Amino acid sequence: MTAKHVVHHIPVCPFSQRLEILLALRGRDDAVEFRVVDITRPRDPELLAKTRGTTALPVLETPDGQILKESLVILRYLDEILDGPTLRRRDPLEHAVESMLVAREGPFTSAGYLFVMNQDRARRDEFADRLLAIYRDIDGFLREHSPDGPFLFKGFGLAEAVFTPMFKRFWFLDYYEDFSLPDGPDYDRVRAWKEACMTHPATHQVTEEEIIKLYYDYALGAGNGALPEGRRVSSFTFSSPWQDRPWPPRDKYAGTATDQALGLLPA
Ligand SMILES: N[C@@H](CCC(=O)N[C@@H](CS)C(=O)NCC(=O)O)C(=O)O
Repeated sequence: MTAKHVVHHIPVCPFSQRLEILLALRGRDDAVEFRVVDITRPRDPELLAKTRGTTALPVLETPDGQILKESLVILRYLDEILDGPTLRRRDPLEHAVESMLVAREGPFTSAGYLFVMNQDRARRDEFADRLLAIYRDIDGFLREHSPDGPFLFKGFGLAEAVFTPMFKRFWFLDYYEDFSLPDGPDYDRVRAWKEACMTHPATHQVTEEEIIKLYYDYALGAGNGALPEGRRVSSFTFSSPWQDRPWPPRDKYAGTATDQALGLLPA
């Protein structure tokens, strides 16, 4: 690979972190140029023309101008073209097994996001139960295919790169929903997998504090840079660095804190 591929992305986006993990594992952070899109501003018309109107990121632009969308597609593409051993299993059966686990990422992701965005306190347990059912399903899958673990196969692979960014985003559930995996054998295998994924040195692109502060608006039901009622600055703003902000209030059902209290107004 000679000329650079460009990835248009939103910093802290979990879908984009999948690509960053792959590059870190390969020691090829330089293989892709990441171009930042500010989610709190209207999209650049030039980029919109390239994507033919869709706004979801990441989007990869090849050196000859081809556009690839969807993080899993981009991840698999980069995995194939970068030098070195692939993340995906080369054995067809093993690849089929990892693909079955990867196929669970959509329901897992939406269960976590719907949970954090729920604004009806009375429905909290319903959302928690839905997510727990998926954790139990993954636990069973790992027991069947990798009883000893901690990873699905020998090391950190494709399925781990797909799920780890979501495990890290779900810090917002620990904080805003007081959610954790219950003790007990139904969750022990998936707990060990999650722990091994989250502590792997190639996955430290984001911190818990960063996620909690940036995703405050999601916890108030406002995703993708939208504004909760009564606020003028998004928690995803670039103009007030998250490091300088106080930790947001944990009780999301009490309504929003002010822009000022959240440290969102530039000093
Ligand atoms: N299925 C897509 C989801 C991408 C996605 O939802 N990205 C979010 C950022 S984390 C986004 O671009 N949101 C803004 C938008 O959709 O306009 C993928 O895997 O790439």
